[in-house]
Amino acid sequence: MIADFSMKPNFPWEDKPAGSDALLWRYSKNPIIKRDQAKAANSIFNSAVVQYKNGFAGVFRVDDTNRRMNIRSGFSDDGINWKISDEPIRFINETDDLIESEYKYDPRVVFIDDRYWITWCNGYHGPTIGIGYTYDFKSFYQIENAFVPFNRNGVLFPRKINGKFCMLNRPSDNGHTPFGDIFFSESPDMVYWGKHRFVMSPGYSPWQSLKIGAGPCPIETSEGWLIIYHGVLLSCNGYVYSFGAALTDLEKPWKVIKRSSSYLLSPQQLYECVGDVQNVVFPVAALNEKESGRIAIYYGCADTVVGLCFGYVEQILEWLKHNN
Ligand code: BMA
Repeated sequence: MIADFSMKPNFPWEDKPAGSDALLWRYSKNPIIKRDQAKAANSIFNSAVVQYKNGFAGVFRVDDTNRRMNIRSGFSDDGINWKISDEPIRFINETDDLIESEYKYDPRVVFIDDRYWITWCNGYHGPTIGIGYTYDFKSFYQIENAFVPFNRNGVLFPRKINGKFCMLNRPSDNGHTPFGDIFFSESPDMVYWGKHRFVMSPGYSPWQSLKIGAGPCPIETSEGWLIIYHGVLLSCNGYVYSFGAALTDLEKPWKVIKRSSSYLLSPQQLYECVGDVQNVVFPVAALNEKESGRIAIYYGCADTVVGLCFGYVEQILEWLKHNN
């Protein structure tokens, strides 16, 4: 199967407001997904979307009214108005033993070679990285977990590098981990992961001083991989999640070339500051229109709803040169 990633007339987009010098600007009708727009949903946030056929498909984090964390599929014609399933995804087991899943959250989706790969934080005696795939967002198959616990924010690169699948990930602990570096791992087959390499630590500037984690799948540019990642500040009022960007080497993606010292977006709007978890913007997916360089970033807001913001890859790369 070949996915068609050419320019789409329905690419979700809104021009930058006149007079604004923001690098990323929010959609004026944010949040695009309300907390209860699927059956029995307490909150819908930290969700991944991709181009699919003539429209868009996604995997959504839906915490239900039992406060169980799970993921559901969804479809949209315009990337903004979404129909999200009333039921969690039921994976068909592709392993020898059924992998238990006490919970699933924070999915990422990326098309590689012939199918859409899904990673998520999978509860298996603690959080680790679950992996599955789909061809049509109707039937889903689960394979092995990538790692033993504890790990979060497993984010695949959109193509093999030197013949290997590649993943950013963040070793963690069993709770609301008060630390976290980003690492790189590779695999010949999506099952066996190794050759782990350190990428970067928190602490570069205050907004990212406690922990960091990869966000959307990396974006390939002529200058390197553009990595959008979240960073956490510990304030007297708890964690504050913002996001920034880094550029890494195309062949050795663990080698950081540039990294932003300021954030790109921080929680400032009411729907980002108030919700089940206050003060969180958590980027999870970026649609990228190669020809124009436009990107549309989907991010979780206050662990409650989904927001959308826009920018240009070129402008972020340029900004990184001066904000490094
Ligand atoms: C992280 C994850 C995210 C969440 C964030 C803020 O540890 O649980 O899903 O958005 O905390 O609560």
